[in-house]
Amino acid sequence: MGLKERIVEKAGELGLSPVGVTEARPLPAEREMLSALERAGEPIPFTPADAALRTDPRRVWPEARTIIMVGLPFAVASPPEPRGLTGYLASGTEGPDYHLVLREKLTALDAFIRAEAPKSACYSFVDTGPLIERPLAWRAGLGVWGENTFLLSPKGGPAFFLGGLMLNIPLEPDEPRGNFCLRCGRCRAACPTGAISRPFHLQPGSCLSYLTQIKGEVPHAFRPLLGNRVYGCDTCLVACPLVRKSPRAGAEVDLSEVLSLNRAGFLARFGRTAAGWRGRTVLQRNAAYALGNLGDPAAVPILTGLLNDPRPVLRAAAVWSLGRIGGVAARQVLERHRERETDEEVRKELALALT
Ligand code: B12
Ligand code: SF4
Ligand code: SF4
Repeated sequence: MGLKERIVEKAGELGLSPVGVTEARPLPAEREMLSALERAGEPIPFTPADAALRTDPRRVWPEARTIIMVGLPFAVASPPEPRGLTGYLASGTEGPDYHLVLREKLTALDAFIRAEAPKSACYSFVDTGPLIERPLAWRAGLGVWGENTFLLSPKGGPAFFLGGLMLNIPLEPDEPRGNFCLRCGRCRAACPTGAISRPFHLQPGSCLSYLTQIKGEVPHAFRPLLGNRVYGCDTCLVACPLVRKSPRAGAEVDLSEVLSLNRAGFLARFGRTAAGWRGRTVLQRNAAYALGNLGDPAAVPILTGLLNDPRPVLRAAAVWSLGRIGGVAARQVLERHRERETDEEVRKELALALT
């Protein structure tokens, strides 16, 4: 067995799938795509603006010759019907944080490679590095492009997160696996906001996954569309016939419990999940919107309690949700709160909720 085969076998033993190899050469088409998006005023959130850096592995690590791209499969399941006051975390975000899991596995693979090829050196990356990962993984033969912008298993496997390991030694590259998904359009039809405005193109500003991660307030037009999402969105993944579904229902969370977490409690519950990376206030704001969207008057006492929170963004979310639930009890709470609210933004929200 050659070195590449031994590495691929080891990666499989570590639970990584799919696995493929590509050369550490630049991605000129993606460089142009990212530059065009920047010029059009549609920058990609949470990533550096430098298109050259994002698409050239050697700018990130000059020694790079080869990249091993790996997938970490995760179970995709239909969101459960909300039972009582529950929220939803997107598939793969509720359990151990995939960044940590992948990093651990890549470190083990790195150690294996350095033992097999003592002159080699490795550099790993998972999601938060500058490199644009999906096109590298496509080139390494991991999957096909989905219209929903995912890289998908070509024959209907589980969905997977991505990571990569750059090496300073050459390895035989793999071939891309054909181009496209079934082109059935079900993902685009299922998207609640129309964020996949055309095949293979996602507008992050109207993607609910993005909106559950931003700080501050979510624009009014999108709040009802968030439903009971507390973190992330996977509707366009669940809708895809190429993605094998897990019979296990998606992850539910008790919304009042999320809202009651103090800093230490939040760290214990979400600190090691992918859902927790934007912090307590963002998830609690989403939980407050979710209570409004569920429309159950049983949430009025919880939202009333939230009006005492020192964070204006949470008080504003509680006001919006009380207005959305409506009814005499919610209105009385809002009117009483108007007498003592001092924050300008929350007062604007109150004025809207009471008209
Ligand atoms: C910024 C970001 C987001 C943003 C914007 C996403 C976007 N589509 O641009 C937001 C916050 C919305 C987001 C959401 C999600 N994300 Co995200 N995100 C990223 C991140 C950090 C950068 C993506 C980026 O640069 N996009 C810019 C666009 C232009 O590039 P792209 O999306 O990678 O791929 C496009 C182009 O490459 C183009 N393309 C290029 N060459 C070619 C060639 C052909 C022939 C075709 C047709 C197309 C094509 O097609 C793609 C679609 O436009 C990556 C990690 C990374 N460092 O790369 C993760 C990543 C893409 N996200 C991921 C995931 C899992 C998610 C969520 C499911 C999280 C969640 N549960 O809510 C959602 C799903 C939303 C969706 N439908 O994609 C995974 C995707 C895994 C996979 N198998 O595809 C990644 C790779 C993270 C990881 N390491 O696993 N994400
Ligand atoms: S993640 Fe949700 S909002 Fe974003 S494109 Fe997919 S279905 Fe639409
Ligand atoms: S739902 Fe259809 S069009 Fe969308 S990614 Fe899946 S196969 Fe492609």
